[in-house]
Amino acid sequence: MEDQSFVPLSWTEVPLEEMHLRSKELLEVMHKRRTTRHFSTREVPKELIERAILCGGTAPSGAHLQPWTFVAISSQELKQKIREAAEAEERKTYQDRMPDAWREVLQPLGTDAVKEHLTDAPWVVVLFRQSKRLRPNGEWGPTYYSSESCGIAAGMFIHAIHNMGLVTLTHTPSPMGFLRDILNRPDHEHAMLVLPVGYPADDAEVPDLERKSLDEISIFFEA
Ligand code: IYR
Repeated sequence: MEDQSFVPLSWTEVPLEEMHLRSKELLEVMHKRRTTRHFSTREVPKELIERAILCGGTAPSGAHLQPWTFVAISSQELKQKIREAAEAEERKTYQDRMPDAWREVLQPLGTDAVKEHLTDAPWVVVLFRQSKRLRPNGEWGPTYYSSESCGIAAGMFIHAIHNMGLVTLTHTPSPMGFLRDILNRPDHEHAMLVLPVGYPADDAEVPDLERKSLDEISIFFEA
C-alpha cells in the first residue's frame, strides 16, 4: 500500500455578506439553464469541451476512483452513426416499449424518436460509467458508488457548459449498449448519458415548465 499523504486545505473565508451575494447570483445563473432539443450547427472550439470535461472531473467520487470516461465526438460521420443507432432504439421504445405511465409524463416535453440534436450539435459527449478498475496487483476490482459519482460529474459538466454560455441536453437512448460498440469502449464501461453540446438554434424552443418551490423539494429540522 502507498503511504497516505495529506496537504493543507486551500480555503479562504468568504464574508457572510459576500456568501449571500454569490449564492443569489449562482441561483439566478442556474435558474436560466434550460434543456433544449434545438441546436445550431455552429462550431464550438474543442478547448471549451475539454474544460467542461475537466469541470466534470472535479466531482467527488467513491474512494476517489473517478469512475468516468467522457467520450467527446465532433466527427460528423460518427455522430451520424450514433444518431442512426439511437433512433433505431428510440423508435422501438416510443412505438412498443413505452408504458402509458411513462408516455403521459413525456407528452408535455414533446420528445419523440427523432434525434436531430445528435447530428446538429457540433459536439456529442457520451459519459461512460466504469463499474470496475484495474488494481495495482493486476486484478480487476469494483468501483464504488459509480452511479452516484457519475451523476455528480454529469451535473458539474452540465453546469460548466451552461456557465460558459452554451447549451446541452441529457439524452438517454434506451438501451444504450450500442454506444460501447460504436465508440469502442471496454466491457466495464457503461454508457450513461449522451450530451449534445453547442449553441442553441436561432429558433430554439423549450417547454413552458415550472420548477418546484423550495417547500416542495425540502424539509428543514431547525435548531
Ligand atoms: N430516452 C428517450 C425517452 C425520454 C425519457 C425521459 I425519462 C425523458 O425525460 C426524455 C426522453 C428519449 O431520449 O427520447
